[in-house]
Amino acid sequence: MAAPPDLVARLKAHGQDHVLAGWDGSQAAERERFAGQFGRIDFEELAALFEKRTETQAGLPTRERIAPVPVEPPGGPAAVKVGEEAMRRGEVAALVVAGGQGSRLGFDKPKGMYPVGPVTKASLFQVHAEKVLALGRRYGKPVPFLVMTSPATDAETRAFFAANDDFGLAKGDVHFFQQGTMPAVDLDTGKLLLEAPGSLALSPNGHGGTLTALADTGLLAALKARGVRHVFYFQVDNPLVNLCDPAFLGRHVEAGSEVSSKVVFKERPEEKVGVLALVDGRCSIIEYSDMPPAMTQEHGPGGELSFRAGNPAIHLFGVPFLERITAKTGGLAYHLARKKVAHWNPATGQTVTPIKENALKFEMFVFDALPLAERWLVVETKREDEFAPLKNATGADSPETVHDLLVGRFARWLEAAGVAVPRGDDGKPTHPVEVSPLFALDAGELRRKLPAGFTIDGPVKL
Ligand code: UD2
Repeated sequence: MAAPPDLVARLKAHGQDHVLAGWDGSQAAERERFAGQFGRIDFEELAALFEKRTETQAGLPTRERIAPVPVEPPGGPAAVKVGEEAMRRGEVAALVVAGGQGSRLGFDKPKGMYPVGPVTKASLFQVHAEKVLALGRRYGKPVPFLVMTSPATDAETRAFFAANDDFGLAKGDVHFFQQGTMPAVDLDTGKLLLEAPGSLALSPNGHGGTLTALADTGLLAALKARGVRHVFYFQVDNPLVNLCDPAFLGRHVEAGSEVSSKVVFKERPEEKVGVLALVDGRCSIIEYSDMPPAMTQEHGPGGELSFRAGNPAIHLFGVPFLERITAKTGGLAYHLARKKVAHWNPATGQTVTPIKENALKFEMFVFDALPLAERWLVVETKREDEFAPLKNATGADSPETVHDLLVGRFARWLEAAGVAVPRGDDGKPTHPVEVSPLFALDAGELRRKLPAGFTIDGPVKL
């Protein structure tokens, strides 16, 4: 039994009917599933994107259109008060993007399942979920926790939360939703790649897919109906994030900002983070892979890097802003990435595992929404206080650097509470230290709750 005639006609019209080879589609369910994979493919858009593959630095503006972005200092006590009032009114939801495939880490499960607790080996998901739970308890209003997955991570992520009873969060407060996917095409021919007979090679459509998925799933409308006015967006790979930071939230609310972003000043030009910059006067992020080397090396009058506002991917989005930009058709622009994609070759009936890049993938970046904001804010934070991304198995942004940053922060909290922390010659704490968000979300709470006469003579778990 062949594929539905209208699908065959569509495929033929775009020179993509090769995907039908070697597939008999004998079961109705198979035919339905395969036809469904084409439902959201815009063949004209795919062909146009494929034509753009040869443009280098696609769309990157010329240097004179770019300027450093003004960066505000963190909010003070007044801002904290405004932020805490918004939390008490239940106006903030937390959204973690966890759809990536985490290939650089060499961990074969969703990255959120990776153990990062310096003493307990708690997973990234547990650390994030317990911050959400602790925030709900502190402000007396549950914080909706939105977990964006992709087909690559959804089933295992839901199962992991279920196996851990949602880490204590109430059932109605955890919302899983899936981002969309995009097909991969052959780098030379633009032909759709198959992962197997009757199944396309599909990939997550980039974290920019978060915004359309929020709208498409009805979650955005549900949040609005629940009185949520701001969405605190962060990445699953960063266990140091100061979730729903009231000072940041207060500055965002006071400024009437549509999109507010945190920045971590780069220490070295070669750091692999995007940078915030003004492009034609609009707040934008230029990805590290798009930054001309000359720009990354530029220094300002004070000797600091001109483009030092690194992007830790921590944003506050206003719900009205999200409604406005998701109502627009077409969504965010696609970025093209050359990747190695294993695929099934209809001509030989064999699966090919490429040794060099053979495919084009298409991803939307959430930060392409920033230039759409009429009012925006950029606020500084410190790497050691807020940014410990887990990316690689070793070296920079690895389990080791994440461990050191987590222990470093908790040790500072203990010292601020008057506890002597034994340190080695390298200045690092001698023993691992871990403070659960359920015990304390910040140094002040730790100081208030620490038992009198607390001393350290081994690993610390609070
Ligand atoms: C991202 C930023 C970089 C900097 C860095 C901070 C981009 C292109 N670059 O670098 O500027 O902010 O993070 O750590 O974003 N994800 C999804 N769905 C997808 C793709 C990614 O949920 O389709 C999630 C992924 O689970 C992760 C986050 O987005 O939590 C970042 O993805 P990445 O680690 O691939 O981004 P990276 O390291 O290129």
